[in-house]
Amino acid sequence: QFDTNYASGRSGMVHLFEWKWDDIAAECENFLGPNGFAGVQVSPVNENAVKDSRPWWERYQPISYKLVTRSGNEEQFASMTRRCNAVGVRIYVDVIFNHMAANGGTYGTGGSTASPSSKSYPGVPYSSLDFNPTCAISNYNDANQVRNCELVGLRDLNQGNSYVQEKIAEFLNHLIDLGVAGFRVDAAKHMWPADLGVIYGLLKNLNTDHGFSSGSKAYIVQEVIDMGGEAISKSEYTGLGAITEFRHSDSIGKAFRGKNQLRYLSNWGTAWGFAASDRSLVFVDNHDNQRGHGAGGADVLTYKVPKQYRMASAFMLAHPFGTPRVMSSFSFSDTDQGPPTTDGHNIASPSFNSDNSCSGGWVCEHRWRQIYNMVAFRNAVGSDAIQNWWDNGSNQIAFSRGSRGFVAFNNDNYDLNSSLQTGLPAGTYCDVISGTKNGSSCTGKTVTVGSDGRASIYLGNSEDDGVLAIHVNAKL
Ligand code: LM2
Ligand code: CA
Repeated sequence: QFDTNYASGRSGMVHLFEWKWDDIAAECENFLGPNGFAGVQVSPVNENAVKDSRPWWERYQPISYKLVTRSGNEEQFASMTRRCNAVGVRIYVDVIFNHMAANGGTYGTGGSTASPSSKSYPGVPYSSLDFNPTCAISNYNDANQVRNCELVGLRDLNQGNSYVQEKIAEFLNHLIDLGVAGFRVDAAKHMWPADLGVIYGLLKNLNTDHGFSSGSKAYIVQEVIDMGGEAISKSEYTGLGAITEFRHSDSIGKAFRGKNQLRYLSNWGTAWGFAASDRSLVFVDNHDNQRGHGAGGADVLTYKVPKQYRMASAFMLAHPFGTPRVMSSFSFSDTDQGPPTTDGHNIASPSFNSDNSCSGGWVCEHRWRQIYNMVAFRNAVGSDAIQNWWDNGSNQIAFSRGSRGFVAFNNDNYDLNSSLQTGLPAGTYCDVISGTKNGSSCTGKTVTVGSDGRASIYLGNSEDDGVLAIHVNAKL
């Protein structure tokens, strides 16, 4: 289902990719809760195959459903959900049940052993009877092949088998007992929608001890990469829950890379081929496409292109379309490279600088002022509609969210310097992109809105940021 179960007044989830549970718990208390974030997508929680070089992708090779990974054990996971829920931040788990580990995945992070070559995973237990016959996926125009054959050699579970359905539901229900608010279903495109429907139907309601209202169902976002032109379409899944809207990532990247004029964003949403707003999990980049895995292509923006990345992130967060997810990365040069470690194996904790940013190999896009202040913008404007759309006929655009927030972008190679209707009440506002409101002062630019709602907006094309944003909670 597609209700996010967010606490009221909050929006915006962040994927804390490869973070440890204890560090996420602290982040909920110290940063995410106070800054209005609504949720965290966490890396896979169940035991995975240990690979020698400890690539990030070893976590996509399940060995069992024991909750032991490099991020922590079950006790730490349970403590994290409790601590995060207590400060209004929900936890969403990346769950992998299309497949189990490929050949070579002989032992796991929780001490279990397996024999993928004979399709034996005693930690669950699964035997060869629980899998589809071995074949490779090569033709995405053949839905049977995409769903019943092996994705990059990963042993393909048969979700039509009732024992497999029970084991998966047991795993997910265990996480619900521990207080999660929902799931990202990995490789959903590689599973039959009808089988997923059966599995989702076996799920319990969310745990009321963790603050969920009775009768709440897990939010489900299914990873379905549908860029068009294939046998499988996202519409087969949107009746069951939300989907990861990869076209959003592709389109926003093209726009802010200057390959599509910003003025065309005036009808951003389903007109762009996206799924309905409440079925679309939207993102600028994800853990796969930021490193060239999965779809999205060459135009995906990442932390490596910071100015455009911040503009695209601000647009995503300012715009009412979809359920936005902010990516929080570790820095990488090699696309297989795992997270920062203390010794080549144990994941290192992030450390924090006085300006909120991270060090120690963690990029922490969610701690970039321009991004977390836009989560606050999104919370401040609530459900108010887009109004006062303005563009200069090319790459300068602006809009308000009702009379609660206003944002402007300049992606042209000349300055934006115009008197624009902000929709806001008269007053002086702090631009939450160039600075932050601190008591009655602002560490960045200020914008003065007149009694007619107009303000003179200046965004030089050589400024650090090509975006400016003001909202009612940033009034001085
Ligand atoms: C996903 N979505 O459907 C994840 O978002 C993606 O990160 C996962 O792939 C994929 N599904 C399977 O869960 C990643 C990574 C792959 C990696 C797999 C398995 O993108 O490169 O494949 O995890 O760890 C790796 C090797 C690949 C090898 C495979 C099996 O890169 O060359 O194929 O393991 O040994 C022979
Ligand atoms: Ca499959």
